[in-house]
Amino acid sequence: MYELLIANKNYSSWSLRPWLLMRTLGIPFAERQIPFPSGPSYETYRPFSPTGRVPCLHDGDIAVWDSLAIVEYLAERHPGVWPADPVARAWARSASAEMHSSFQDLRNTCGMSCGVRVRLRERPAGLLRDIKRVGELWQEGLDRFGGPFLAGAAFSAVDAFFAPVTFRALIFDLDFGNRANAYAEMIRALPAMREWYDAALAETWREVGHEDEIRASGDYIADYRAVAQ
Ligand SMILES: N[C@@H](CCC(=O)N[C@@H](CS)C(=O)NCC(=O)O)C(=O)O
Repeated sequence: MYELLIANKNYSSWSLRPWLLMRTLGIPFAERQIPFPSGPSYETYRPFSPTGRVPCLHDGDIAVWDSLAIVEYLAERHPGVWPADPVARAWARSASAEMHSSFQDLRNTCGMSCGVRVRLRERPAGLLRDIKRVGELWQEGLDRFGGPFLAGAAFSAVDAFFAPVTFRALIFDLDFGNRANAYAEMIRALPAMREWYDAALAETWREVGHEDEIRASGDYIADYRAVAQ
């Protein structure tokens, strides 16, 4: 059976992608969760992952690191990872690659922490540009392929790639446009997303680097996370 190495569900946006894809497509795997240590995490993850980062998929002796490589590895072995239609598939791969390599302002200003709600102190131009581009991409996918998922009737890897953004929308009250906002809500309501979210809120680990990064952007207006007794 596959083993998927992940970090905190509350913070780890990269871990969410393959986890959600595998859960939603019904690909069996054992989850191995190792929470972020305080400070640098390279030494913590390096015994399990060549980059010292998560996620990392283990398939017997094979280690596959980086969320995009994991998705492609799974696509060679399981149906439904990418859309069957070649046009939708080309679009889904392009949009996923764009998510993988871009949106630095969105990532930096709006770090993922599922259990908190944050009032941003400002919305810099780069953030607004990223929000506009995400909204444009979602709208385009929904219009071209008919929804309810980004590349058509079925959930696929492109939805998994943007799933962390749907949490960021909730945390930071981001507006991607009407249809895109409804899409984000629908993704958050998927059973696997609910499972991830509930587990994130039950975590009592706090990692100072992630906490500081979010507090640098705004003020907590709610914190729904469990507190260690
Ligand atoms: N491009 C990588 C990014 C992986 C990544 O940066 N993961 C974060 C956790 S969400 C991590 O391991 N951070 C630890 C570090 O940067 O030392 C992927 O797609 O898997």
